[in-house]
Amino acid sequence: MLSKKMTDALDEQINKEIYSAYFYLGMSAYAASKGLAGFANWFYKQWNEEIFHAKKMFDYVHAEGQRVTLKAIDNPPQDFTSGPDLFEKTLAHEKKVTGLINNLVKLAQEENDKTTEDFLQWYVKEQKEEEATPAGILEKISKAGKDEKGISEVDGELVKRK
Ligand code: OFO
Repeated sequence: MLSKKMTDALDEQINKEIYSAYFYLGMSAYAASKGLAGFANWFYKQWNEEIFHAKKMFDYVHAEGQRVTLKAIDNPPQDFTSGPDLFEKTLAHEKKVTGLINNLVKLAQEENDKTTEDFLQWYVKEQKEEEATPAGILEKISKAGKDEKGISEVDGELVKRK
């Protein structure tokens, strides 16, 4: 069974994962308002992915015999300057999330909670992808160019995300 401390920390992370979902849904809305259908699609799919991250942790806490306590979700940012800006903010955000996951792993180790430590390895691996993907898209943007033609080329690729 999870300790109270570990349960609180996982509750906090569930909140952060739902915040991430909200963060990306807001980006999708911004991109759609700018006519960037591919960017909007990419962030809409990312919203779903973050909800999955939250659900997975929620189910784990319950499977381990504790109850999740939900808290208010912070307001996500509303002001963006461009499609590339969305991915710069995404990369910065995911680096922070990686730090949060690493802190959870550290806590599980301190508590000698091997089950949670093992469970968290899925997130450790996922965070590698969560950082690598926006970094790769930023690279594509910088190759294609930040002018209308380049952004539209990248937009055409981002629309394919399933
Ligand atoms: Fe849940 O990984 Fe992104 O934030």
